[in-house]
Formats: sequence, structure tokens, C-alpha cells
Amino acid sequence: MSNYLIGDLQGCNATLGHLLETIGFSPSTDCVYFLGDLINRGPDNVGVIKRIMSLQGSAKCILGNHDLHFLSVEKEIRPLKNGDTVQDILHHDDRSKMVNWLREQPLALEVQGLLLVHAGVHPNWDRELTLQLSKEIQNALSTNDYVEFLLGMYGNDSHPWSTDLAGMARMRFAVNAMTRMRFCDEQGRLDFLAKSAIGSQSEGFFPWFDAPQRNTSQGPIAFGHWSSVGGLHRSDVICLDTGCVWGRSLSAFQLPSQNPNANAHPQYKLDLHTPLPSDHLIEGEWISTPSMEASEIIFNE
Ligand SMILES: [Mn+2]
Repeated sequence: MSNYLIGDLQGCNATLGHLLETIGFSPSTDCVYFLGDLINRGPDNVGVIKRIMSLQGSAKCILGNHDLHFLSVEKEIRPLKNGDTVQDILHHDDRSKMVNWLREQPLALEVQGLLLVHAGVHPNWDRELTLQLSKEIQNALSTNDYVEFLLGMYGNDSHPWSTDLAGMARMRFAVNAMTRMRFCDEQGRLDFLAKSAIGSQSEGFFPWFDAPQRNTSQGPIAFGHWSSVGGLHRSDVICLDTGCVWGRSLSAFQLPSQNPNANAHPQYKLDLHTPLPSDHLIEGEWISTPSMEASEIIFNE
């Protein structure tokens, strides 16, 4: 039995099929965790969602910014953006089924001691608060009037995180951190102006995982979202977005096999700077497959 983490799919269903074949994924014994941005910008969003839904308990997902954007487009509170490809879901007979399935997914999960988020974990948060905030947002999305949540979710707050934040202000900050964050400063303010590449951030800002005194620096975190960082593999963080939709590759990370008699949540230690994708399957290692889809035009991630 193995647990696998897979980075941003963005509608790249053909490559996903190829990757699952390459790793010999077996839904009856294995489990796969998708790190958000399941859909958009790629060609087959319906295929991705249907495939994951069909995997039932052997697949778990967290939501990314593109997945939340789709929910807002679907409710007609945001327009389609240049480069959006989610029309295949909008025109599908099972549109409601797929929307309702997306609304049930969390923004953070834990597996074998790793914390999983789409973009990042705010430097002031600990593991428990991250999972708590994910639960609050998941609850808001699952209510009948979730439109209120989607309407309140947009906004670039320039203040630091505070435990005094409440209601929509708390959830908006949490959504921005967990699904959009790349850089933040020592006070814990997010940088919404920076472009993707490290080095493009404003003065005084760090990649969130290099922020000074980050609370979660002891426990490993896996994330996606940042394809220009993708392939990062350190003792404290793994970034699995290796830019499939941009014509690069889709990557899986296989966690060590679990002994059923062992502690269910062992502290998992990664090697520092393990060499990147290799062709063969090694426990706790990367498996990448070249992209079979590539957007012709490069849009913002
Ligand atoms: Mn993203």
C-alpha cells in the first residue's frame, strides 16, 4: 500500500492517466492525494474530475485558486478570464454534480506526518490552525448560501495575520494564504504584486517557506501552485507543481510504505536536496512523466 502526492493537474487528464500507469497505481490498495488546481488552463477538466470522482476513497483532493475561481464563474459572480478552459464543465450534463463535489473538498490535509496545501502555510500558523481554517472554509463552501462566501473571498488584504480576524476577514486571509501565497514579509503580510519567479518579490519579502521563524519549519509541507519553483525537495518542503499544463511534466511523490503496525502518523523525514526526477520508482522519491498537454499561450498561473 502506498500513498502518492500529485501536483497541479489543471485539466491535464491524459498525462494524469499516463502518470498513474507509470507508478502502477492501484485504487484497491493505494491512495493518491492531489494538491489542488485540479482544473483550468488545460484541455480536459471534465475528464480529470470524473476520473478523481471515480477513484472514490482512493483519491483525496485539496482545492487551489483555479478550483475556487471556477466555483465563482459557475455562480456567475466572476467572469471567465482570458485562458480559462472550464467551459467543458459548464456545458456538461453533470455540471451540478461536479460543482457539488468540488464544494466538499478541503484546503488542507494531513498524510503520514506531511501537511498538504495548494500554495502554502502562513508562517504564523501551526499545523492545527491550518487544518482548522481549512475546515471552516470547507464548511462555508458546503452550505446552501455558499455564494456569500465566494463573494467575500476576493480581496488583497495588506495587513498581517491576526488571531483577532473573524468571519469573512479570517476566511479571506486564509484562502489567500492557502491558495495564492508565494511571498510574505517578516510581519506576515502577503505580497500580491510579485510575479511568479523568486527574485521578483518586493523588498523585505521572502518565499513563504523561507520566512524567518516560520512556525511549521519542523514538519514537512507539500504544496503545488508555484511551477517556477516546482521540483523543490527539501527536508521541510516539497513543491510538486512541475508545470504540466505549461508543457513540462506531471510529478508524483511516493511516500514510504506504511507498516500497519507502526504509528499511524510517524514523523516523516525527507532527505535534504534529493536529486530530482528519475525514471525509476524509489520509495519517497519523485516520479515524473512528460506533459502530453501544453497550453499554446503562457498565461498567469
Ligand atoms: Mn494555483
